[in-house]
Amino acid sequence: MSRPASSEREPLPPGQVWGKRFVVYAAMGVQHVDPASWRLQVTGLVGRPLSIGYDELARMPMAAHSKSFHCVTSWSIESPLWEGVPIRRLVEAAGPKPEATWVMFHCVDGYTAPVPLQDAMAEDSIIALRLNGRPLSPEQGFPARPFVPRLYAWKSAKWLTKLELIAEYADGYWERAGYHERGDVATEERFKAPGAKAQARRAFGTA
Ligand SMILES: Nc1nc2c(c(=O)[nH]1)N[C@H]1C(S)=C(S)[C@@H](COP(=O)(O)O)O[C@H]1N2
Ligand SMILES: [Mo]
Repeated sequence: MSRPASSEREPLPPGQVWGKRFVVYAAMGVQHVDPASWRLQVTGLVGRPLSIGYDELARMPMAAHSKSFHCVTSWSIESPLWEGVPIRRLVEAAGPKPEATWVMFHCVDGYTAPVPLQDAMAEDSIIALRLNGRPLSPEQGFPARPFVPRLYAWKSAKWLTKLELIAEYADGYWERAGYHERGDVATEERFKAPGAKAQARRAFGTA
């Protein structure tokens, strides 16, 4: 059940190596979340803010995708099976305002990660509840984490609590340290352009 129906394998992106198993990262420690009191919110620039409990989320129609996971430190996991609710469904249900262009993911541990709304709304972008046929483990983000296959794994924020729609890019946890705003895997958007701010200032002649 964990392999794509087609025999085509996903290509290894530039600068990556296949690893055998996930390396578990938890910058602020593994979080143990009680699903009975956990809620997922969709807030910010929306007409109808949402707050959804775990059981309700788990009853929504699920999408399943076998898509590889790429950590920016260069390990990749080939085609695990991800199951969850398309982000697009949740955002559309909340009525996004036209000025919303980014979504900030917020987590139980205070971790944050921004993603362009366009990437979050892609057909294969999901709020993952299950990995390889089982609910996420506490180490891997139970109850929920976003998974946007085309972006590096640091955007897959574990122990997710909130999708906040915003009008302008803002740094999250790793972006503050210099990691890229978007983090596209195929084009190796690993780090912000060095001196990008200074360059922009020169180009536009502002103070
Ligand atoms: N809340 C939270 N989410 C997180 C992280 C973290 O430290 N805290 N690390 C990120 C990074 S850098 C990676 S590579 C992946 C690792 O996912 P895994 O622990 O399931 O292998 O989770 C991402 N999501
Ligand atoms: Mo990572």
